Amino acid sequence: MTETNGFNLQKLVSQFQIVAEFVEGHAWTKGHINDTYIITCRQGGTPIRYILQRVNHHVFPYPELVMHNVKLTTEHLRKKIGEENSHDLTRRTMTLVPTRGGAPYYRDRDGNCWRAYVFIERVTSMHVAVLPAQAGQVGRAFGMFQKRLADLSPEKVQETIPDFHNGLLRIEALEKAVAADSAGRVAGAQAAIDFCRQQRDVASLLLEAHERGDLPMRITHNDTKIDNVLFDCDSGEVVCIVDLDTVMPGLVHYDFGDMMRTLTSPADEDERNLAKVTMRMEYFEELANGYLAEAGEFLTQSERDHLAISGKVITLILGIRFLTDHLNGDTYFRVHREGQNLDRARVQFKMVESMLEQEEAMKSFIAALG
Ligand code: GN1
Ligand code: MG
Repeated sequence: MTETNGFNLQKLVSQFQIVAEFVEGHAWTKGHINDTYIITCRQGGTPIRYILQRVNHHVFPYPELVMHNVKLTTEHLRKKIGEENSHDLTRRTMTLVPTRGGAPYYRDRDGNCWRAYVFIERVTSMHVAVLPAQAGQVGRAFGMFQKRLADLSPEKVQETIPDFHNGLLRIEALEKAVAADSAGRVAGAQAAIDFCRQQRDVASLLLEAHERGDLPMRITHNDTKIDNVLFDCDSGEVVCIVDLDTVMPGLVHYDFGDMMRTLTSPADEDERNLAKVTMRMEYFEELANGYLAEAGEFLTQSERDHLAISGKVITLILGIRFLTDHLNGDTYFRVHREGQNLDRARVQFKMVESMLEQEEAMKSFIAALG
């Protein structure tokens, strides 16, 4: 039997409740964290596809908690979507395929955690929005996602990566990486390090507001980049939100901020030409309109008031994380070339600058929405 990246995909697929013959499987390399394979089987003479994933247990030390969250939220979302309009439920939310024993994941002999999802056909995803309306569509989709989960108690989902958006701890981790300089890269990243030190107060703004009692914990997605939204190939409508690994208790601003980061920038996350990187106001306006059209129903006034600043906080935190990983020798985010994490960090810092320049305009726009 053939192996892919040292794994026997056919044997792994046979662990799940898939009543079809294995045809082939290949790696899909876009995510930064997990290993993903696209699997084709034949069922009744027709090809049928699945996603098979190995959960990264360095990033997620308790994969069983991740899978608890995924199962709980996908089932809740499916129920909600079904109540609204019951067609295409396995297309409009992710659907886990249980193992033969009925578990949501399979653990192999080496301790790897594997899961299978129904593959959603005739969809496309993107890194960058090319039309302002797409920012509106994604904003609306995540607003709806949060709204559908709003009646599920945040205590029911586990915090799978503690302190994921804790800016203070992210700065501390950066300072540790600078002091250790284990990969000898500090000298080449001085300007980026200086930027983080200048902006360090920004990184903790949201958590401080939460600690003051201004912002409630809810269930959030926590990885709302545009890549995690699937669009229908024919209609261009949003079909499904994917990548539920970081669904956890969180502030709605973590989601809105990460949308600001990815939906308003015309450049890739690792763009080297920083002149291309900027916060496009028109895209921000569409995003805010779309998001508030759904989330406006349940947000408090204080949550609304903090939306405009969330982009700079989340973008800075991610920049700090990329920079820290670069200094540590790329042990967390997958890289495809040397220096990629530093390039990613620089893009985030350029976005933070652009957001700071336009902050007043963004605040006024949101305030005017009511
Ligand atoms: C990581 O692997 P992926 O692409 O789902 C990261 C997110 C970052 C994102 C940046 C668990 O997500 O926090 O925002 O890269 N996920 C984790 O592209 O750290
Ligand atoms: Mg993710």
